[in-house]
Amino acid sequence: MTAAPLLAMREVNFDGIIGPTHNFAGLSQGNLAATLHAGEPSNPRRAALQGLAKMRLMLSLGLGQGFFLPQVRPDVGWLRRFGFDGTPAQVCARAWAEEPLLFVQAFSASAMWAANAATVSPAPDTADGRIHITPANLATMTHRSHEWPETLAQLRRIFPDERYIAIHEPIPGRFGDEGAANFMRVADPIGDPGVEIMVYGESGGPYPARQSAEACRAIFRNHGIEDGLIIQQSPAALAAGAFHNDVVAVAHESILFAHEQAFAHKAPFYRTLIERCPDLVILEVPANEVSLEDAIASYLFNSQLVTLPDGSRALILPMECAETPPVKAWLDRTIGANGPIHAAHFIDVRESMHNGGGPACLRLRVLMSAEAERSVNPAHLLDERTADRLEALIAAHWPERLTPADIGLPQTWEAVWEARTRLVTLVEEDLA
Ligand code: SUG
Repeated sequence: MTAAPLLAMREVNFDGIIGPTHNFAGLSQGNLAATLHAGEPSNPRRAALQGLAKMRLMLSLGLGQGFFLPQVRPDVGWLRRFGFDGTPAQVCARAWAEEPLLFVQAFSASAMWAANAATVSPAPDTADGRIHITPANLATMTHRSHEWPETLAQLRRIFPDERYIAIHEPIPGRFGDEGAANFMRVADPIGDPGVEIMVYGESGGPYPARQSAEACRAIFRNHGIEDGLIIQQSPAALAAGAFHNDVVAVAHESILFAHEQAFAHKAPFYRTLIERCPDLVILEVPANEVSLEDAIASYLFNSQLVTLPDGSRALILPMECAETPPVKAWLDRTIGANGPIHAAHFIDVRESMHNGGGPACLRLRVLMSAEAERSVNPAHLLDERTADRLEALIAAHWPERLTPADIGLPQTWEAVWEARTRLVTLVEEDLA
């Protein structure tokens, strides 16, 4: 274990608070968990409380934690653009009757997965020394394609100080960009200029490739990253259900934790990385110890790899990893005082997991200096008191059960709009 470093910069995780419309509609082709659980009843209350418990765990470990608010769902403004008019309830009733799939896409709580909110380049890496953030266009999946306007608005509210943080518009056109889920960074120590890596998918396999190489290049240009690496995800990983890179790899500080079959052209990629980051530890999990299938079913790599204030490193894993024997055996062999990762915490985010969203999907990492952190809108930072208040509100107002039929009921729409408004009001009160 290393001595406690003086942290000039630290990573703050911003999680999406899971909205009251969380449901299992099976909208994401290539996301095997979401397809498997399609049509099952969901429990939005349990989902949101599980997400909040994860945020509380981070707080208890001494880490910085912020949050995004749930977006308005059903998204009436978006439905109006398809020609539905009248009151919000009339818009929904007509859309549900005439275009039920479109209505379900307008109802999705998918903005909870904040790893897909944006790509963040920390200040030490960028040409102008500011943090650069680009909201993801999420152009590939219709139910996610209408997240970005509200995400952009929230990013502007959360990070209002342009001296520290530049916020861009999403990449236009049909060049898919899914944000930090396809972004990695290695740097040692964390506040030094790092190597930024974006991972794109090549289309042509059984499932859509959601991250385009064009978007990766555009983001690096806009962020002032001159020497970013753009690499291809392995077609085998995409075909096995890794619809984002963060399902098969995660990087933090000087560690790249990845499955053996995560990347298409691994040897030159690893060579370049080691040249540029000589102390890099590549913690690669061999396929003969953990198959791609087990890695994807358990979401081993969708864990949060974090450095605690005492300098030790911990992995925040979904409990499915403890329930998948080859994964558990690998963790038992690897995690401990002598390895690069000292502790494992298993958490229950099963409602999100059933839609293909693990611990790392639920958060957006923002590496900040103390000064930049002070400029963050405090209403979006979590402490125990706010966590208590959010928890009580969710426990009182989030639905406990949503079936596919409930999605079309006017009383559901009224209840979920009201629940969200209460939460937004609570957060805004905190600012007043
Ligand atoms: O985009 N699931 C999300 C899961 C996103 C996970 N994020 C990361 N890997 N970073 C998706 O596929 C399913 C919703 C539904 O089918 O109702 C969904 O959108």
